[in-house]
Amino acid sequence: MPDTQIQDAAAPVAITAILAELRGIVGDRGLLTEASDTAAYAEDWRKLYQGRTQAVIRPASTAELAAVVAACAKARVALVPQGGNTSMVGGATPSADGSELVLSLSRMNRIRAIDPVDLTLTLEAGVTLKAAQNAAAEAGCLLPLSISSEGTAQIGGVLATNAGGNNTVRYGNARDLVLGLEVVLPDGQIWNGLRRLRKDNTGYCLRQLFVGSEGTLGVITAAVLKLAPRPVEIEVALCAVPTAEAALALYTRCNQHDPAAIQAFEYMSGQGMEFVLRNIDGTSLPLTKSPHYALVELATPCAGAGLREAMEQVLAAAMEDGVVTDAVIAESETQRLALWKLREEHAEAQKREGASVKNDVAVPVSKVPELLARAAIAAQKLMPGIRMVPFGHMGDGNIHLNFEQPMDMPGAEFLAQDHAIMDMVGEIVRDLDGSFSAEHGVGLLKPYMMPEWRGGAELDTMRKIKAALDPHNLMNPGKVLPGMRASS
Ligand code: 2HG
Ligand code: ZN
Repeated sequence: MPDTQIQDAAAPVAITAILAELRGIVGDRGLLTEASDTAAYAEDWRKLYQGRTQAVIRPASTAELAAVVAACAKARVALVPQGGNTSMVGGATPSADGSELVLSLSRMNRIRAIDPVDLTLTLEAGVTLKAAQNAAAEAGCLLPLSISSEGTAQIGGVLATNAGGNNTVRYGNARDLVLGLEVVLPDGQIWNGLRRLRKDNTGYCLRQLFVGSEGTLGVITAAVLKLAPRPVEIEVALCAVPTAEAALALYTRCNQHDPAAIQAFEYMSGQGMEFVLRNIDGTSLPLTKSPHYALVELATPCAGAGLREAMEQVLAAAMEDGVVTDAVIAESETQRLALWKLREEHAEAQKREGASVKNDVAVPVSKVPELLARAAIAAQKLMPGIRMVPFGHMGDGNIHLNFEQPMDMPGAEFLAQDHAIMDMVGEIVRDLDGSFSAEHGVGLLKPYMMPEWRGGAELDTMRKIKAALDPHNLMNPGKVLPGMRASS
């Protein structure tokens, strides 16, 4: 469908006219208009996009939010839904022309219900992932979604972007954990789909349309999430491995030993580890320095399952065969967290190190070593001295194939080459039957890739869905679909 069937949003003048109406709906506490208050909402976490907005609207309930959306729809004012603002692809940043208002979910942060028998958690979109995990833990359960930004990221954003993270290898992506949703549609209607059923085969699965839509089809205001029984035995090991092939071989060995026990299998490079040790306070390497590392977590809700022995057995055999050169198993919860910190702080460490170009790619698990080897060669050919910092969720074939500027190159000069670097990686990923965005989404950064990767019937269908639900392009314009608006 041509873009012309989706109309442009309103000019800024309409916004000034609507602000009094919005204040009437959400009250003074619910509306920020001072530039000093709105600035943080207009910039993304990576500082790639500098937007501008005349107001941040902070409704306190679904009814308020629906009234805001209805008023904006009537006035043709575009909205940018925003949770914790931790997007890696500018997915929650308003445009630079000031024509879009930010719709913050932060005040809608109540846990509505938790049921340890049904294993469900019903909560509002503004609850942080960390708070949701804590609520589940207090009820003796596990919310099995874990990402580096979980202290700030909010459930609405996590679902709207179908976040992945560290436990996907066992429990799936955010999408796999959603039983029900409450959504405010672009015209202001509330869809209450907060069902807690494991089986409900009644027509199109609407909730899955909104999960991963990155706020372009409506605003997720609440959800019912699936919980899991809480593990009582957890074993974590950090392993030094000589090659990426060895990291993959270790994953296969863990899988062959007991696939049900693997809770996470993460890969890190020597370069990434060096960045963490240099930039993050309170980190130290508890084993021999290595060009590659794997972090393995095994977990089970069954007491006395013998996970420690299992971990020791697998690692001993792997060491004997040269697959692992050194390893340390956490002896306490403090040590477990310290090992995870070495992995979790990769994004922050990389940010502190300088300018970076990120490639959140996925390939079949078996192809990860080939991906790394080919990218290392192609990158040096493209830009001698470029520093490759691959890390991530090896058990899912999802590698953050990131690059840092050469030591002697100014950051801006490096970032000007971002498309060339992303295209170089894209070519290899495509050849390996992979994806250009495994878990961070498309946002503002990657819509230009959509025609090449998702063109034809797939993109055409996406455009038809968008036009049907949001004919005036008022929901997060410029994100996901290409050619809808030049932004940033
Ligand atoms: C992670 O796995 C996040 O830590 C961030 O997805 C990845 O910084 C990145 O590229
Ligand atoms: Zn990740």
